[in-house]
Amino acid sequence: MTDEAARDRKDAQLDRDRVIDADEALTTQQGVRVDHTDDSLKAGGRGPTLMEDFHVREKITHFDHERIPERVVHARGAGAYGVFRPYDDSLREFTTASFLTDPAEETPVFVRFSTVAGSRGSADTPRDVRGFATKFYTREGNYDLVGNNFPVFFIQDGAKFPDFVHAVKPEPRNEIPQAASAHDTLWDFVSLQPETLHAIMWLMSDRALPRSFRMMQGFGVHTFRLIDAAGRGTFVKFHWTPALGTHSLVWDEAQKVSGADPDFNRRDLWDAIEAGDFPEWELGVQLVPEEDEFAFDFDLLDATKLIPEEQVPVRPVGRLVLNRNPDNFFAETEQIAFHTANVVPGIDFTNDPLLQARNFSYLDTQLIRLGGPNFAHLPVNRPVAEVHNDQRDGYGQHRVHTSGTSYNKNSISGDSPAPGAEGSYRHYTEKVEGAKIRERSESFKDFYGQAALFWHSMTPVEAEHIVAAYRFELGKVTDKDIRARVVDQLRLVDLELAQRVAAGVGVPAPSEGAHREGPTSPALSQLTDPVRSVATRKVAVLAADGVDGTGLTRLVADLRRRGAVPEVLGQTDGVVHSETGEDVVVDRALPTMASVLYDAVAVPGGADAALRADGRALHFVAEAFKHGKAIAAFGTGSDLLEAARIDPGAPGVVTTAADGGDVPDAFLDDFADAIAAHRAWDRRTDDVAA
Ligand code: HDE
Repeated sequence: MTDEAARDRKDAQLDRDRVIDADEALTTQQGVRVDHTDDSLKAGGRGPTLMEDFHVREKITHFDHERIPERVVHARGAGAYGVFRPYDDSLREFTTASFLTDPAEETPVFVRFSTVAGSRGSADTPRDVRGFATKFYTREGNYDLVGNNFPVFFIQDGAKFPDFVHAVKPEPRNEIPQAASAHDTLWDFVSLQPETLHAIMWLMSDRALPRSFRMMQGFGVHTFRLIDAAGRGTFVKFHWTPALGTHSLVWDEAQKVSGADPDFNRRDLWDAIEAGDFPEWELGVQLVPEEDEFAFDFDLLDATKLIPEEQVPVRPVGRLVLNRNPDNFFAETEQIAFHTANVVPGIDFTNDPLLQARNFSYLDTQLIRLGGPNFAHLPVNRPVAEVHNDQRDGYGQHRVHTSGTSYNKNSISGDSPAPGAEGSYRHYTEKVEGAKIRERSESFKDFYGQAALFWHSMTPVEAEHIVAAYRFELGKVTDKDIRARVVDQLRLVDLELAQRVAAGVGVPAPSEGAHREGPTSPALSQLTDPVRSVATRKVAVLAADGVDGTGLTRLVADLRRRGAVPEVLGQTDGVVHSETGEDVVVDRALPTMASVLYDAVAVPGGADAALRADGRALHFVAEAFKHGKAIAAFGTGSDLLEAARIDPGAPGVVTTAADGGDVPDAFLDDFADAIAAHRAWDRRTDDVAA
């Protein structure tokens, strides 16, 4: 067992709230044993139900009240517990936060990933931002880093947040569309609010379609402050970098996954942790000395801007490992309450007007969502640090305060609990002056420069996906004037981008616009230097009676050895009979699965006649090909590829005529390399009928 898997302080604390019902008698909420719960108490077998049936009344009353308001944004999510540990003490010169600086200290965490726009029951793979919210249960109190998988946000001032969210959410008259940005109100808002353009560029990119929560970056977005022991501040941006690399689905696939498995990302996280494949991220920071506050051509307080990594490198800090699934979705994942103002000594805010609004909103929203001011007593929210204060009473008070006073100062209880103890949080001493005005700072007003930086940093494949995404989204906008206004804004980012989008959405192409020769930031591309790994990749192995069992077993064992997750798909569940009459166990029945649920597909020989006659099998390989996935076939397995009109010479397609024990190592290596590449982006697929 790794030290990460050992029980941490939060896990141990939760023991006092865990309920184990195994082998227990059914009781009411009052602990009275219940003899029978199938029938209500009635006056005679066919008579009216009696009011005095306290058990059934209690059962139904509880049921009637089982729903709480879903989060107004980020309603759909999944979470897990884990631990964070810094690599060393090198941040100590910048911050007093010991969870970031003491390598001997392992801090328990809960991380919740989410989509933003959809309802709680929506699918996992719409085009959307993903939330990446981390609660660190530190010894000095809870610290929440409530981030996203994009480093920039859509608006600059919290005053616009309700407008932005109302625009992206389903339209008010008919609540259509669910969990989708492709509709008139969002694009109307975008066309009128150009500060959105940079984050919208990210939304149109592959970043909005993560293959897995385990394969996406996270960002704190705002500029925060680290505070050292002397009270000196340093600006900081937080980054999470996934060990498995940052990888995305393709749009056609993402849409189909929504039907084939709406829980795709949630299941992936759950399954990986259950299998012991604990997801990992590295925490990194970009540090900017206070004296460099104005050294950039954007404002550090503007959340629609990032600091290019080439300008300020990301410095590694420590490692996050998620190693434990929650016991109960509602109690833990639904009731966890994040708040940007949950900070610990050594970390402080800046005057970013978006962050300032968040510091109001998160506490406020928990009051309605969790029904009152005592939500910090809920097991998942409770700090591991001790809590002592005079905040008594309120709905759901769980604590029995025994002191005779609930005010400070007091003489009756020895002035306890007393403020000012060592280790108290102290706000950064920042000099502030200015007139009271309601206006946007001039330093926030370049809306196009970083949108262009992002666009110009994309590889051709990524750029093509962005153009296709704009065309899809604007193609769903019914009001042509809105489409034209968006194109008119894109013109100011880059003329060629605007022209390519215009050509697909039936509005006149602009002839004038921006041509920027400026710098690029390769770190913004997912494809310039991707992490290549086979670990945890799901591989479908298609089988039917007559299959080359020896070759299949060799392939499956090889994939497992490399850390991949192969599954044998038969035409029905149960077993298929190999060519030598042996049983090959089927993991999944083909009709219950789809190629979009796998990263790669392999076709052993021997079963091709049955598979060639099966439209599902043909569609399976053709669709995997269309989505750029690694495809392997050995022996007569190649005949299925041929029947599906797959070019065996195409990038990412690996074949060999050998079979059985003769399947060569080089073939297995090539297949593993193709899987590790994530997708064969240079494959031509326009003419594939899938
Ligand atoms: Fe949030 N946001 N947000 N947000 N946000 C919420 O809090 C809000 C913003 C983010 O898994 C709500 O508990 C305002 C930026 C995540 O439980 C609410 C503004 C970023 C989550 C809220 C923002 C985020 C939320 C809804 C603009 C990335 C899910 C329920 C001023 C850095 C946390 C809740 C979880 C959730 C308000 C902008 C990330 C209403 C007012 C920027 C990951 O309080």
